[in-house]
Parts: sequence; C-alpha cells; structure tokens
Amino acid sequence: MPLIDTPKSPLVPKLKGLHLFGFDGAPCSQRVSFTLAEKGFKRARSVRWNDDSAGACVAPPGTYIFRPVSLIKKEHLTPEYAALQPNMVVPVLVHDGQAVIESMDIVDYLDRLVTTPALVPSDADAAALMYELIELGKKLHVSVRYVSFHWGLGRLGRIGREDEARIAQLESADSPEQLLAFYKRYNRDAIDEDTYLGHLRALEDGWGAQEARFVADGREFLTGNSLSRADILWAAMVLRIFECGYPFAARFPRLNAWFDHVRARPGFQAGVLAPNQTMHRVFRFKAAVERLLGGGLARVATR
Ligand SMILES: N[C@@H](CCC(=O)N[C@@H](CS)C(=O)NCC(=O)O)C(=O)O
Repeated sequence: MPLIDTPKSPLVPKLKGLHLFGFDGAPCSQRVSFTLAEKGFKRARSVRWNDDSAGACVAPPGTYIFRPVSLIKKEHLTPEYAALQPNMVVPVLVHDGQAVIESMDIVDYLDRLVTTPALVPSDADAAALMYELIELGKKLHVSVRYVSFHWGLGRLGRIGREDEARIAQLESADSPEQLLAFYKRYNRDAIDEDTYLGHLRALEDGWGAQEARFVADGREFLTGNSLSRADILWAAMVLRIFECGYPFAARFPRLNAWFDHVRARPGFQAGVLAPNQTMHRVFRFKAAVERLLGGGLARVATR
C-alpha cells in the first residue's frame, strides 16, 4: 500500500483535491504527471508551490493543481520544503489533505484511486515482472542521477556552499536520498570517471535486458501488451538519458521503438513533454553540439 505521510507542513491539511508538488524536468516528477494524464486528470493550473491562499487550495474534480518546486532555484533545499518532504526531493502528492511521498508510491496511490486504465497487468507473471522492473528501476535511479549530472548538467548541477550547509542541517542521517553525500563529492569534482562509467554500464545492462525481451517475443510494452507502471518509470528514465545524448536508436533499437511508442501517447505528450519543452530542447541542443565535437555521452556508449 502507498505510504500516507504526515508531514509537518501546515499547508497540507488546507489542500482539497489533488495537488502535485514537482519539477517538470525531473524524471521522478514526470512519473507522476504521466500517470495523472493517463488517468485522465488535467493540469488545472500552476500556483506558487507554497501558495496557501483560498483560491489556490482547491483543485476541481478531474484536475490537479501543479505546484512547481524549482530544483534550479533550490527551493527543495529549504526548511519550508523539508517540512513537506523530509528527504528534500520531488515529487509529493497531496490529496484532500493527505500527503504521499515517493514517486512510485504516488503512482500506486493514483492507480488505486482511479482504477481504469489499470496500470498493473492482469496476468500474474506479467505483474510479477512489473514489480521486478520497478525495483530495478528504483535502484537504477541512482545511476540516472550520476549520468545526468555528469553528462547532462555538468557544472550547472553544482550547488552553493549555503545550500550544502542547509542540507547538512536538514537532511536526516538515514535519508534514502543521501543528497549531502552526493553534493559534497559532486561540488568538489571528487567523483572519478570510472564511477560515472560504472553507472552508465549499470544502465546499459538494464536496457540490454529489456531489449532482449522485446526481441524475444515482440511485446509492445515492457511487461506485455498494455502500459504498466514499469513503462511509466522506465520511459521517464530513458527520456532523461536520451536528452543527455545517449544514442538509443543505434544501441538499443527495440527499446528505442518502445520509447517512441510510449512517447507518442497523448498522456506522455500532455503530462511529460508539453510542460517541459524548453529544458528538453536545451538538453538536446547541448548533446547535439557535443556529438558534433566528438564528445559527450555518445562517445562513451559501449554496446
Ligand atoms: N525516491 C524518490 C526520489 C526522488 C528524486 O530523486 N527526485 C529528484 C528529481 S528526479 C530530486 O528531487 N532531486 C533533488 C536534487 O537532486 O537536489 C522518489 O522516487 O520520489
């Protein structure tokens, strides 16, 4: 069952209907906005993330209010946001005054809230594969972080000393995200190339396993012939690494065809691509220039 959290934030009990606290360029947030779109919810409007005025607190039925938390402005590294999400990451979903954190728990919550289209396959083996791929995808999310910071964000991914000090103050030692440990090394260029390459290889292994399954039986989606929660997680992951310039079409053609198929869905267009056009173009432009110069992620892709 999804985890219903009880955050300290005074904003949560005021919110009626569905409110998504997220960042449109972040894969974890895209998992949720994709799910919301697949379930037929429209983004009613966006308000300042911490807006508690009466007009901003009620999302009409069939819609959700988007509350953008800028990872660029580091709004997630503030005491006010930490009172909502103690691990200081996006997304958070609040529904009628109850908060759910952890993106895949939110997907689970939404899938139970609106049961059609179902995002768990009816076949037991396919469902078991879906849960396996979700666990693998969560594990690989760490690798997505390393690869997209190194080959996508570069120096822009660094945070200032004050932000680092704030995380040190706010993050609990047992946070699953371990932001401080990552940023301390990332900010000081203390992560070696082999570590980054190791994360890229882990991702390639994961994609390779999916490629083999597509080749073996021509399935339409990762777990069979209908879209499942695993496709939602993996499509957001592939989008991010595609944006960073990974040559999926050449290395994993069947996985790439699946990605094109998912990408063409109205839910992916409305929930993921439409709200994120600018960042998408900037990433793709940077990757194209790097490829022209013979560098970037395309140069280190091995398969
Ligand atoms: N386990 C969390 C992970 C969330 C996560 O990693 N969010 C990223 C964006 S995809 C984030 O907020 N990162 C903030 C940062 O890197 O400073 C979930 O699935 O919700």
